[in-house]
Amino acid sequence: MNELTIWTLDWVPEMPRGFVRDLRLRWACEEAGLPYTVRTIAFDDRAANHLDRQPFGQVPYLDDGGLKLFESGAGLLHLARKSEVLMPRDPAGEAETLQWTIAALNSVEMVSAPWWFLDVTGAKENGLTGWLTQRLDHIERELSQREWLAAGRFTVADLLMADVLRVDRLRAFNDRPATEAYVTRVTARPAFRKALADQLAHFEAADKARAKV
Ligand SMILES: N[C@@H](CCC(=O)N[C@@H](CS)C(=O)NCC(=O)O)C(=O)O
Repeated sequence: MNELTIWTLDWVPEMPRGFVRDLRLRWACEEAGLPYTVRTIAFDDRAANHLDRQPFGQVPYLDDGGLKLFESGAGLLHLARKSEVLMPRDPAGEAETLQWTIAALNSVEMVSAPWWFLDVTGAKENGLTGWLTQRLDHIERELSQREWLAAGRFTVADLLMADVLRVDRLRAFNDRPATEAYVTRVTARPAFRKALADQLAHFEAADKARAKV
């Protein structure tokens, strides 16, 4: 049995498929060559049926041989401690990786996720547009200077930043060629393609199972 278990939902509607955050953990395991199993909790009643495992009623969460942790960012950093592929071991490379991993979550996604939500729900005025523009412009400047965010090579920081930036509405929001090239480059990695295909297949199988009931 694999030590690592990634927990996700048994089914989701079309809309978040390909973006459910278990993909981040699948992707990291694929990059690092870490074997893992995927298990599920029920979509119905998801707000309450696993609060003992994820206090916000969300997915993913990770089980590593009985050690349990929630938050995709925490899961990624946990996996990065297992494999140098995801995070270098020298102090400078590790510090750079940590700072850009947190930046993806706390400086970019903390603006992009609520901006996306307002956009997708058709808010007349999206008050976050100015703030998001600033953040994306700063990322564009960084990415026009180098290929990878940290340590001069692919790390878990790129995995997370690319996952945050690959959302269609963000990509279509103004022209940022370095960011676009970066997202294209990072998501062309075989580990991402496999994680994405596996997640899509997982939810397609769930459609079929539901149709039989
Ligand atoms: N900060 C959390 C966010 C997790 C999150 O937004 N999960 C979504 C799926 S990608 C979810 O469980 N949504 C179901 C819900 O909120 O009811 C993380 O990164 O793990």
